[in-house]
Amino acid sequence: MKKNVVGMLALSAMAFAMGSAFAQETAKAAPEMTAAEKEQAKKIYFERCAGCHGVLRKGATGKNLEPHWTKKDKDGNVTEGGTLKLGQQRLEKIIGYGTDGGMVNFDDILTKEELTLMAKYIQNTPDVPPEYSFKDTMDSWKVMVPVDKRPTKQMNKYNLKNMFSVTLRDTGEVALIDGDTKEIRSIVKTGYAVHISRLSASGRYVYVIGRDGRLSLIDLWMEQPAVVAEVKIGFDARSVDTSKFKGFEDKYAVAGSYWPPQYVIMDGDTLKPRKVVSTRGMTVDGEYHPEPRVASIVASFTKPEWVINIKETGQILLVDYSDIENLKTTTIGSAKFLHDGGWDASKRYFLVAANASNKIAAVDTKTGKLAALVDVAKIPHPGRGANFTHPKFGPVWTTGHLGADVLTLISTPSDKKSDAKFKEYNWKVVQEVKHVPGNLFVKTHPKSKHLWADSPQNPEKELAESVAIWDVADLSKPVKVINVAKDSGLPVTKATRRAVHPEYSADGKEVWISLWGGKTDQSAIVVYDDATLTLKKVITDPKMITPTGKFNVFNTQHDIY
Ligand code: DHE
Repeated sequence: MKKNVVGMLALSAMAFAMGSAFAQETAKAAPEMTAAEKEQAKKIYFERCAGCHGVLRKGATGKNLEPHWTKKDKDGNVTEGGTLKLGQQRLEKIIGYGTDGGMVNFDDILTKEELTLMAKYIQNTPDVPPEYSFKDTMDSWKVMVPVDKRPTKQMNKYNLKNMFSVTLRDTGEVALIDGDTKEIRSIVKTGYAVHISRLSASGRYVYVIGRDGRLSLIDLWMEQPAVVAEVKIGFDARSVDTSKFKGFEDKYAVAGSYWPPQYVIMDGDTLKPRKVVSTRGMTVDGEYHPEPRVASIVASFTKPEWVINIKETGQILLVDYSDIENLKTTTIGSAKFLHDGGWDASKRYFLVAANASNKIAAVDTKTGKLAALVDVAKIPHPGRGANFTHPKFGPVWTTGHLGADVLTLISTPSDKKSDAKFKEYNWKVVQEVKHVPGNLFVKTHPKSKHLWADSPQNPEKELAESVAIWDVADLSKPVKVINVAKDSGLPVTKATRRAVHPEYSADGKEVWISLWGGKTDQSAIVVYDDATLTLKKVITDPKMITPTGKFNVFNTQHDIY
């Protein structure tokens, strides 16, 4: 068996070498770079580019960046399939100024020299990073406070239900902010450019995943909540969740890695690695993909299963964790490239964006089958979406779009007798509500009358710093737009402070918006009263650096949105 694998590797290495030799003969040589320049570019690529374009540069949210079209041929041949080959100058412009297709500008982040360097780097053959084995994962595992040294009851007086775990993106930390008093209770060191926080079923543990694959476990019961265990699950990661089915509460955690493409199952209270599963394989189009990254993960309430969405293959996995030694997985083909998503109001259906196909895939976690593939506007980006009852169409789930100026409302099934009349609309787009381009997140709450949407990727400063709010009882009423940056009272800066990620308090009465400034600008979280849409509080502190995602303990624990 081992021999076969070695043989296969040797064959593919040969094919790879032949491929590159052929490419070198026909194409212009890639711009030369010193070893030090390559190292520097590799680091920038990983930190700034790999998330959208992939480590192997095969493209996903961002375009393919392989040399066959980033680099011009020696004879001046400049098109591939009707697409202009790029070359140094054009690449520098694109990286610096961005594109209408959604590529953001980096001229305010990278120096002129770095822009030149990156343009050179992506005309060279992509570096293939090393693999990361079960042993590597195990070797990285640390328990700072063993389970028997942890409190047996809550040792602080905080209202944990209303605590918020706030991503401080560029410092690699989360701030634990008391939702009642708005005070920062702890700032906890986590992974690099930390991405999301999720809660254990009991609400005691916060799981925080960094882009560098570092997973941190925070115990909220400690007098001063702190990290009690840590493990590195890969080199590049975005998602984590826990086991939430009855009888398995707090038992397991699962984290998804972008590189290498795999997910890791761990013990929930210590993060001790239990199993690593590769996600490499065939796409829904029947082609092998070497880098199918793990996008969103969610724990089912219907069965002891996780819904694990594999970006590049378009396969949705239902991973049964009732017997992890004999792991059973249902593989459901949907569409490419899977990204983020959330539950419908009944929590039976998980809806996930297939952003390159402009579709929303809905999985029925009761039957273990695809319930629908719904065509929507360009580049859906729901976050976890927003559920409310539409006066005409009944229960709907909402997504925003990165590539279109609308919010899309999809009718979702309901078992309630009173909702039977809405059945004819199920899985149809029942309404598109006019918004502005550049939306990332939408949010509502079962106790709220409002639907909130941000637009942080909008090129206009005024719009990127604002949020829009609709009355869900009558979506035709004029939308209320609030300029969060102005409300914050912070001094005006030339650079945009993006208003991003609305999040409700546990009682559904407040909405918290991050005002995401540059690393050296003062940022803030601006809190609004949801009933009156008036400013309630500006939470700001020198330590509040680049706040983005906020995760209210109760709402995240129970998937309320
Ligand atoms: Fe995210 C969720 C991936 C850029 C803020 N982001 C997710 C999820 C994925 C993902 C797969 C779903 C996790 C889950 O539910 O299990 N994000 C990516 C990227 O690949 C991408 C496009 C590029 C990158 O390099 O990472 C990217 N994301 C960003 C940002 O730039 C944001 C705006 C700011 C930041 O903190 O980095 C950002 N992503 C978020 C947030 C969530 C998220 C706040 C969780 C939303 C929620 O309410 O659950």
